Amino acid sequence: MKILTIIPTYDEIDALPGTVSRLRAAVPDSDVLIVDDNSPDGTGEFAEELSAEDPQINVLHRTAKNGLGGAYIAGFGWGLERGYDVLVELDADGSHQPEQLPKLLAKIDEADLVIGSRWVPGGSVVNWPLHRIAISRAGSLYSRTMLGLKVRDITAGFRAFRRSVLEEIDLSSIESVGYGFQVDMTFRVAGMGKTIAEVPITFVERTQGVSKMSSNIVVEAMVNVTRWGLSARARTLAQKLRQR
Ligand SMILES: Nc1nc2c(ncn2[C@@H]2O[C@H](COP(=O)(O)OP(=O)(O)O)[C@@H](O)[C@H]2O)c(=O)[nH]1
Ligand SMILES: [Mg+2]
Repeated sequence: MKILTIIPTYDEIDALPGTVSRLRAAVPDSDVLIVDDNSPDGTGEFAEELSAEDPQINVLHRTAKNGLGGAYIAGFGWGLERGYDVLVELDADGSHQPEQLPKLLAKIDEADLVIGSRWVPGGSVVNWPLHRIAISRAGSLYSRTMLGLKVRDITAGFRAFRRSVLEEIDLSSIESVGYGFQVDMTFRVAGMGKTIAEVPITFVERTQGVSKMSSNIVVEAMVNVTRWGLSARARTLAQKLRQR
């Protein structure tokens, strides 16, 4: 099983070294792809240095900050072209503990998508301010209700996909930038009738660098979820009316 762990970065020069070395130690079989959006702090150049020292580390440079979604889509394309069987999403900031990745990978035989979940029994967050917990829980609840999904942690960004799932999704049609991207991917995978498993993780708030979360990202996700939910309902209703 060929595994690629994709790490999107924007100004993560302080956090990235620890994350990459922990990942290499925890899952030595996994190759690494750092997708940097021309970080002003030099993360991209630093990633090149890591790559020069370790043939399993690769770097994809993009020209401008274009959102987490775009970075992952570029990373998926890179990995699919090179024949990886499993593609993993991991934040650079230490929130997703590489030591817990084997738990996700252990389930990839049973599920097409495995999500490292904060909001299932055994899952937790460490050092998150109340407002972040509220946004995350409310966002998951709203998306679940609106989209009719059973997943508890829909915005989670610690994930493992089987390549077959990514091959079936038209990645170029995904427009969401922030968390909406994770919700969008979950909705599509579920809609394809694929299996999704959640495993509990401990999410640790970053101690280095700053979050790129913004109110725009939350609003984008909410608007999109509402739009997707309403159009799904409209489709079901139209189908019922046609059958009468
Ligand atoms: N390449 C790229 N990475 C990004 C972008 N926005 C966020 N990231 C990365 O995505 C990961 C999660 O972002 P973060 O700011 O920690 O969001 P939070 O965990 O929700 O606060 C980190 O590794 C960021 O560096 C972006 O526009 N481009
Ligand atoms: Mg973070």
